[in-house]
Amino acid sequence: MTAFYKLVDFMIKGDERGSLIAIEQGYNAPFEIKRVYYIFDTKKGVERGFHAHKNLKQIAIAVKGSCTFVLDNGKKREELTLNTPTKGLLIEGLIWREMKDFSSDCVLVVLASEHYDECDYIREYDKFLEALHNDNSW
Ligand code: T46
Repeated sequence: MTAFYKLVDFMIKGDERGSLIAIEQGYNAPFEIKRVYYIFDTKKGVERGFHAHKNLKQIAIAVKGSCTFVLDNGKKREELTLNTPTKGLLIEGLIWREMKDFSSDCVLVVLASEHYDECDYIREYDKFLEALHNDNSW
């Protein structure tokens, strides 16, 4: 089975002063970026997420520290640790996501294709499976 998420490599514009990464819509971000949010100061042992999105596309980048994503497409669950600002996790389509094991210094930046809309969230796993079923029965 092909991966149901993508890791995007960001090119470092490095010089003697250090490193810089630029993320540009249509170049290394395959959607219009309408929103940026970041998660930081996450308390020890906290788990976040536990939802899927109906339409949203996102790229998550651990610009500092690390955290682990659990990704689930209804058939398969995979864990992926983000621990570098040079890679972004691209999630699109109906994917259940959970996040855990945040390091105390973790800053997780997320680029999103849409403005915040609670109606786009599926926050119950059963409803997620139902949405997948309806999606596949077209
Ligand atoms: C996702 C994962 C990776 C807003 O007001 N605006 C926003 O743009 C966002 C993202 C959240 N909020 C509010 C809604 C809640 O009252 O902030 C609070 C925390 O949001 P939530 O519990 O949804 O956070 P996470 O960490 O469980 O999930 C977030 C994103 O919501 C979600 O889209 O894919 O990060």
